[in-house]
Amino acid sequence: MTHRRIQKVLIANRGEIAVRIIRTCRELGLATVAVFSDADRTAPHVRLADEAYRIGPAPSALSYLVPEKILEAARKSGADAIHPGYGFLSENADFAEACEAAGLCFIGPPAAAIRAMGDKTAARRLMEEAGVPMAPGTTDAVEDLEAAARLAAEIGYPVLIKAAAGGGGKGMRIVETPEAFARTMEAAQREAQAAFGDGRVFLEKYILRPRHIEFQILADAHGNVVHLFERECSIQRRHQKVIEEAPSSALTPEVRARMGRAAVQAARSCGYVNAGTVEFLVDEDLNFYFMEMNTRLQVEHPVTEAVTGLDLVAEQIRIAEGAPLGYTQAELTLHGHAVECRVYAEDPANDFLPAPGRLLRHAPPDGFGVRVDAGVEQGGEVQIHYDPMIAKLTTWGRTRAEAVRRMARALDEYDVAGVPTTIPFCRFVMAHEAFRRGDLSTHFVADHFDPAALTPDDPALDRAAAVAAVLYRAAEAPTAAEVRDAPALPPSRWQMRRWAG
Ligand code: MV4
Repeated sequence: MTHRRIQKVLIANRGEIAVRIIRTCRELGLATVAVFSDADRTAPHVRLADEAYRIGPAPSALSYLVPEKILEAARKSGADAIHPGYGFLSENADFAEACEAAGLCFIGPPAAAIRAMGDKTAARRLMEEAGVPMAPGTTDAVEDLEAAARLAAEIGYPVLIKAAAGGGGKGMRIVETPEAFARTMEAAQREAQAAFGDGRVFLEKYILRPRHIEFQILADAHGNVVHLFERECSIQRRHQKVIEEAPSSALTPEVRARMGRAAVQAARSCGYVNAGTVEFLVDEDLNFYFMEMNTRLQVEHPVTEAVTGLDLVAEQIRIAEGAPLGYTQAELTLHGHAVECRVYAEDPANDFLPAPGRLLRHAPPDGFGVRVDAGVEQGGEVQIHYDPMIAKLTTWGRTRAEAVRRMARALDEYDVAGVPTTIPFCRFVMAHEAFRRGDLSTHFVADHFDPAALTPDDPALDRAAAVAAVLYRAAEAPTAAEVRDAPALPPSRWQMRRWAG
């Protein structure tokens, strides 16, 4: 009962997620259209697509974020559908509407669902009606200072002031005492106005030491909604997730089932169709509270794919075509455990300062149970204009311990030169006792991470590696052409560590 067949998909994104979407399109036999800024002329996503269109200069505000440029490329190419990926225009309701108005299928939720969940107070009202548990707080924006202060006292300190137009931690302020309330609320309103052009704020009780656990949902156009279990994303810094896993080691089957039902209810309450994520905070007693719903495919979706065996992009495309889900909730089961590490060009020894630059070497790991989603390749550049992610590394194991051991092995094998990366940080976490125990909270990095504990790169080892590379090539008796074309790069640092040790 498929309503429309998609034949050509324009991917309105770049980097690893554009590559990931193109791959599934090819498997489904769909033609692909890439778009690129001047900085991305030679990027992997451009080469991998069937055709590619320039959409402007490097800054995303002049390229990937401009609806008209994307729609023009769609018209020129004859694409019949647009996949927005994550970030950029993915949660822009006006863009989703503009696609449909131009006769293009937007591979994502209806504009109305994006809008409802984008306004965090509207989302809280919907969740209240749907009976989804939330942190105590206001379901409407608060305006009057004195009334708001009374509400804060009723809720009980500490309270959190959040921006109605915010999300993902943007525009959040903790208030510890009644004395600080008025001052903090005025600052929060001003900040929200400046950041979002919308100064409305609301209040929530501040949940101490929570875990961040989110449920993946899928909804088809026929009223079927299922959840694909949860991802735990508690290991973050500055609201940026670094390590995610599925399932969460904290949930019991009973709590998982209750949270899954709540997530499905949340999706139903806003008429959701396509893939979405319902975020919860979970406290130490496994009470859970709705936070927000993300109306896009998420960065960390590979861990869900690993434990369910479903290709989420293929599911999104089928749903957009009007096909019914091919399974019921009862037919979905968890298989094993998956961990994802995000490899960023950032310096973990220097407050995770972004460090864009050229990848002189990029030799990611592979082998059984290892998946790499990379958006940059050796010789390519991590651009200053965009997110500094190099790749996502996902491992699967029959048990959590196996997935974690496999991740530790894969991180050791991962060889990057040219930019500092978050790999040493991820190694630190994989080896940490609290992580191995599954003792996680959103305070994990603050509680446990000490940059001094990172194993610094050893310049002597690098020199030894360079010498070894020369000897290795000499022993192989290379031809003149091989010598001319050989990259002057050392073998893996990991190999060197083994030889040295
Ligand atoms: C909270 C909270 C504690 N109590 N809400 C940050 C991102 C946004 N989705 C919600 N966030 C939080 N909301 C209440 N009522 C703590 C956070 C929070 C957080 C949440 C998930 C992951 C990391 C975090 C880091 C700091 C604060």
